[in-house]
This record gives sequence, C-alpha cells and structure tokens, in this order.
Amino acid sequence: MENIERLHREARSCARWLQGLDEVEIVSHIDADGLSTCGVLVQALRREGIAARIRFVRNGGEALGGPPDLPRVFAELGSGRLDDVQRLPCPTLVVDHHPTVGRVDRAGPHRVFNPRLLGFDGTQEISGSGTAYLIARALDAANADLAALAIVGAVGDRQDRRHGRLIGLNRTIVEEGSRAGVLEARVDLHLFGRQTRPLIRLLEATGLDPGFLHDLDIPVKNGHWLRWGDLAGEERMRLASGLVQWSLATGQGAEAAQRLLAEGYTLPREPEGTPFRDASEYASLLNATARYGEGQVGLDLCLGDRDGAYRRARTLLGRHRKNISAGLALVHDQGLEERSHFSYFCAEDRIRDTILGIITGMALERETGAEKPLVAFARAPEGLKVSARATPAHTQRGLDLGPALMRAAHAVGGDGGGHDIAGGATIPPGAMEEFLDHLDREIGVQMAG
Ligand SMILES: [Mn+2]
Repeated sequence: MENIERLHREARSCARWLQGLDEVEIVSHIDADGLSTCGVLVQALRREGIAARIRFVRNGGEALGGPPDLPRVFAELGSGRLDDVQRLPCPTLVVDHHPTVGRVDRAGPHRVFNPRLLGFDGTQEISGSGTAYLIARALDAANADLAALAIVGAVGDRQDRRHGRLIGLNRTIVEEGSRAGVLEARVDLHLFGRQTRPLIRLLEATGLDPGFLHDLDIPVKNGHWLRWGDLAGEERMRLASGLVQWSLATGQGAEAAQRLLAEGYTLPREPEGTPFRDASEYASLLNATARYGEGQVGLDLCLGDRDGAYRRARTLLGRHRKNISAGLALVHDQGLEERSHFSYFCAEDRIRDTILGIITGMALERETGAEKPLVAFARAPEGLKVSARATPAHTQRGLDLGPALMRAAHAVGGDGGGHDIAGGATIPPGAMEEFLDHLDREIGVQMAG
C-alpha cells in the first residue's frame, strides 16, 4: 500500500539527519539518473551550508570501499546490498529507488530512503533523482527548482516510456516544477533530438527520407537547417499527424503510432537549441560523461556549468554516439543466439561495459521486435558484465528480470539485480554458459507462474 504521508515524514527525517552534519561524502552512480541524484543532493546540501565530497562508482560494491571518515550518502545505489552498507563504520544514508535486498536496520546510525519500502513503484513512478528531490524539498520548499533535474533523471531511466508520460510521484514532481517555472510538459513528437537536431536528421531515426517532409510541405531549410522547435505550431501538427498516418499505413500498428506522440519535458530556463532544454537530450549528455570515467564533467553540468564542462561534454557525446552506433552494428552483424526464454549476444571487449545496457535496450527494439527479452555480455574490469532488457509485454507475462538475474548470478558466484524490465549482473569470466542455463530456468519459472 502506498503511503504518501509516511514517505514525506521519512524525507523530513532524512533532511534533519543531513542538517546535523558539516560534511558528507556522496558516492554517485555513473548513469544519468545517478548524476542527477548527486546533482540534486549537492545543490540542496550547499544551500544548507553542508560540504559534499563526491566519488563516482560503477556499482554498489565500489561504493562500500573508501575511507570511512565521513558520513556517506549513497546516490542511486546501495539498495541491493543493505546488509553490507549498514555494516559500515560510518553513518550512511541510502537515497535510491532500486529493489532492496537485506533488512533495514532502524535502530543504528543508518538511514535508507527508498520509496519502494513504502509501496511505491520504483521502476515507473520515481527515479533516484526524484527520491533525492523529496529530501531536497523537505530541506527547503525553495528547492522546488531542483524538480527539473529530478525529471532529467526519471527520463534518463526511461520512466516515461511505458505510459508515454511520467506518472505517480514523478507526475507530482512535474507539477511542482511547472509551478516553479523550471519545467513544461506537453505532448510532442517523440523523436530524439527535438532541441538540437535538424529535422532531416530527426526523421532518419524513423527510416524516412527528406522527401517525406517535402510531400507534407514542411520547410527544411531557412538559411540554416530547421529544427523541430523552429516550425510553426501548425507545421508541427501537420508533420506529427503525417508521421502517425505513415506509421499506421506501413503496418507498424497503433501502438507504434502512439509512441511517436508522447509527453516531452522542456526546461524553459535553459538556452534554446541546447540539449539542456530537453530532458531526454540532457540525460543523454549526462550518460556520455560518467560512463566514460568523466563523472565530474556530468556533475558540473548538473550544477549549472554551461561553459567548460559543456564543451568537454559535447566532445564526449560525439564519441558516445559513435560507440552506440558501432555497438548496434556489431549486434546486427554478429546476430543473436537463442535460448527458450530470451535472446542473447556476447560482445567480448568490443562494447564498453558501461554502455552495454544502453545498447541492449536499443537492440531489443531493433533486432528482435521485442519478442523475447534480450541479454548481453561484455568483458568488464571485475569479470563478465551482463545487461538484460525486456518490455512491459514481457513483465505482463510474469517476467521480473532483477530477481532472475540475481539468482542466476549468485548460482555462479556473481552478483546482480535490478528492475523488472532492466537489470544487470557481474559474473566470473568463464561462467557464461552456466549462467545462461540458470537464467533460462529462472525466467521460465517466472513466465510459467
Ligand atoms: Mn535510476
């Protein structure tokens, strides 16, 4: 049962816990949501005069290391290893939305703030950054401006995808951000790059050529290549309905057509024509930083640097995009292997482990038509990295990737977990075949039940 009053009470209690400190160490996860979580926390803490040291980590295991001389805040991780976290000699606060493993110790010096523990859906309704935002708001109502960054994290976690809009606690954050003048939500063409990409590039993602725009009498150039935001309202309507009709006419189904139109989130205080103005593009820019070992660049963006950090991030984004298309090409050329309940591929060292999840998600849509969940492997410093992605249709048939990955990983001496539609694991280098057997059995049991 969702318990909103208790959630806010716990947020206030965490706020008081933080207010009693002079300095904390924040260990931050390295995806867009992790960085946004960290960004919300750092800004809220600075406004309270609390200093924050930051460490970027790849997983919960790394977050457990480090010197225990400061109270430690876990930003968007830690839930999967509560017993280990609560054994640390320093006081800790876990701010997270991932499924919890282990018991919450309410007597000791440790705090766990995770909306899942109060019945909220951490996969669809609230992200790590949204969870951090609840604490920021409890610290000071003036922190409502941080709603914009909270929504960047939610969109980074693709929490808007299942319903075509953000729902639940995220919806409340959108409303608070709108009232604070930092967010606008409106139904829009759902193609990536609305703020920054020329229309003809935007269309490439659908497989259409520029002739399509010509047929609809949509201008593509006016001194410079026109972007979506440059079109008049009536032209946008014409293009959007043209795309929906095309989608239906080519037999992609009503669902695909509907996906073309979805709610988008604009950050009106950010400069036009920059990725910061669109939550989805902003999240992508963040992903291009910390996943390549440059977490500080991403955090600086979250803290408002639109100068040096932005220049660096643009270079990183170029590389990130190349890596993603190379990764997708690899999956396409190599093809997928089949198990009873999922497809899989092993990239060895040809896909960087930190972007394996992104590529797996995109390949799921492109390669399989999403008939089965997709599992991917790549070499990582600590073993073999596993990423798995599924669709809402799979979860409706009983699939829950997080627990399946955790059990299969534990069976081969690794560790894993995650959400129902997205999860990961790390296993010993030689354990792939054995892991595949376990995972097939686990998912088979879920889908049968
Ligand atoms: Mn997240």
